[in-house]
Amino acid sequence: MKNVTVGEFIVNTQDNIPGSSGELSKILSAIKLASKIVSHEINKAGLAANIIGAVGSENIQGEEQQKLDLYANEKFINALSARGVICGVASEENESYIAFNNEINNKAKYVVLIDPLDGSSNIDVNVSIGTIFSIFKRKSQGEKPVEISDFLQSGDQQVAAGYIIYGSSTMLVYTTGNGVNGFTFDPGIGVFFLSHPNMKTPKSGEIYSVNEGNLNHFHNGVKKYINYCQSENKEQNKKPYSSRYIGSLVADFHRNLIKGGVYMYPSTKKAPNGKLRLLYECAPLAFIIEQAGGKAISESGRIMDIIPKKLHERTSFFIGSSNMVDTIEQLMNSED
Ligand code: P6P
Repeated sequence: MKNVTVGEFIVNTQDNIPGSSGELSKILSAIKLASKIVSHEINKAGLAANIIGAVGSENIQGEEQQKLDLYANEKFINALSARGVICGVASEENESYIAFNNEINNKAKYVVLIDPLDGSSNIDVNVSIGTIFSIFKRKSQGEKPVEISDFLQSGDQQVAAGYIIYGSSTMLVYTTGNGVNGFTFDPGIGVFFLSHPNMKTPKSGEIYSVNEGNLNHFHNGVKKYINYCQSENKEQNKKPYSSRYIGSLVADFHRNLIKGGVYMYPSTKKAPNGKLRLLYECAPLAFIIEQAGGKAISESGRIMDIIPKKLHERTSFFIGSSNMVDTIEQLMNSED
């Protein structure tokens, strides 16, 4: 499929989405539009001194908010509310969900959860960052405002999920449950082109991504796995793996998706339930990795099975090549 734009791809494939009469396509188009706007702003952040740096406030997570965090949050929420196809949004940057409470949006079938700019502490040092999104059908019935139960759904209920990585190029990668496709942005003409059709992640890899500064607080099975990654075994022709940790989830995930590897954020003393957020970071990436042939677990089982109790719920997170995730799971279970 030469020079297929993401817009053409969405239209050509929307018949694969059960029950969709075009609304999901409109949501993906809204995300596409906002990602172009954010990408433009990120790529000039170094020049526009007024847009980089912190704003002096903290988000619900108690994390210092960067100006681009808030800018991205505003652009995605505005783009999503404008199309009349979703009834509400939950964002990492907002303590509660946002109900688009009007006659049109209350009739909409979908809700969106989003981390508008993950890894934003890397903005000032020019490291790749990303947006992560998750889309569910609302559970509540009737033409009324969205409810918290519409957001607190397990990952296996997602109808679509994706991310945008703002790196050496800007890419949009998403799934609607029929495989994973990647689109690269051509800023010269302002269009995303299909560049990575039907993405599949290698069953095994030789890259592990983890903040080894927390090693002493990890689950013993995780410690054993990291030791395995670093070990050499001539009979098994096993060489030490490479440690690659950018400190930006979307960047580490995207590299491992393509090359093979595993990203780990185990529970630690400082983050006993893990640091990453289930609903708008772990579950959408879990949907993508499973569609690409990989796996995603927490210390208590498959990520996509977890039924969230709170909007900003955290979880431990292990995601990537299936053989590598299986080994981690086996080692953790053998230590329980
Ligand atoms: P640490 C960024 O804050 C983030 O949410 C992910 O993008 C990244 O992988 C992780 O946290 C880094 O956390 O504790 O290793 O600095």
